[in-house]
Amino acid sequence: MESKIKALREQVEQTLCAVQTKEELSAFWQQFLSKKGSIQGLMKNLGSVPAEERPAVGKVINEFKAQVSAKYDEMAAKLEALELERLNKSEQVDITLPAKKRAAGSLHPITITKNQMIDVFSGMGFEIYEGPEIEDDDHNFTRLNVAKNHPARDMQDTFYVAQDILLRTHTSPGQIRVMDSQKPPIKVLVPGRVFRSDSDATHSPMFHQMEGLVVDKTITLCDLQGMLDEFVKKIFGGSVKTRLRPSYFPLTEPSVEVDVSCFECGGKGCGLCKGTGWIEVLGGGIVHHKVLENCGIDPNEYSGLAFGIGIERIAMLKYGINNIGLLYENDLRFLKQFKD
Ligand code: 2NL
Repeated sequence: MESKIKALREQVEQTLCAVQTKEELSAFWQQFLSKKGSIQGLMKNLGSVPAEERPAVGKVINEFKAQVSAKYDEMAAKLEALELERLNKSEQVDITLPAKKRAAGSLHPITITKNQMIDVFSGMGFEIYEGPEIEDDDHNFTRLNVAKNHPARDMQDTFYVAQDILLRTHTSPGQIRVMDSQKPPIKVLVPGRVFRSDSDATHSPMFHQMEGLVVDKTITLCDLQGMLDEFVKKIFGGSVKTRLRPSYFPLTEPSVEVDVSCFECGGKGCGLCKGTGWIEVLGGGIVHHKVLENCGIDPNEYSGLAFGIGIERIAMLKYGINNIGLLYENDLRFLKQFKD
């Protein structure tokens, strides 16, 4: 029996020395310490020991079992500590590392320009109104003094959705809606998408417009010039000048086209202003008395000014963009150049 214990002791030492994982330790427990294990096997053999020696031998086996158990616990703790160390290493976080940079998007040049324009006019006290993009013939044409036979109504220019229902060709029907629901004094800015069947390097069938309307008791062309003077200085720089040229729009009388002195050459003449020193930027005028009447406003008591600005046109001039298509392709190489 003594030699059996000695042999088992050696076997335990060797096996435990080779243990490196929890699984191996578990196998070690099965082999030696479980109910079917070798140490329990010694206990079962106790019957073959002479009766008078049994208590002493039993004590030795029990002590042996306690020693192996202690070694088992020691090894389990050691493996646990190793596992923790491994986890600590692999999950190490350096909280002093700078955060990962996320690529931030940026505003579209049309949006940047639109926001800048809104800023300028809100500074003058304009309120913003947005009307529907699908309009009826009445709001888009008739009440704006655009006669039934006017060329702007042609199928070639206007996208019709149904009989007398169309995609607005300007934001003016929005101002009609404002005049229908508000009494003067009125001072609104109406930005939005408009649609015309027209397409080349500077025209797109969908573009953005911003129209302004001011109705009050003593509005004159002087007020229009003053506001637009301020507008172009804020957009193109303090040194530019404006010039009004007589023009024609059915919505206004008198009508003017507004030129800005060339901000590229300072008015001397260059490629941008085609040698003239002036660049056309927008149109406007004094609201036609028939338009006021059509909205229930007495033209003997009130007068109004109106203007319309193409947002793409302003963006293209500001950023030197020579083809309107670039604004709609959403090519990131193009868009990334614009920072608000
Ligand atoms: C342009 C010219 C213009 C208007 C827009 C307008 C609106 C009402 C009454 C009178 Cl409700 N006029 N709008 C008038 C003249 C010109 O826009 O070249 N836009 C890009």
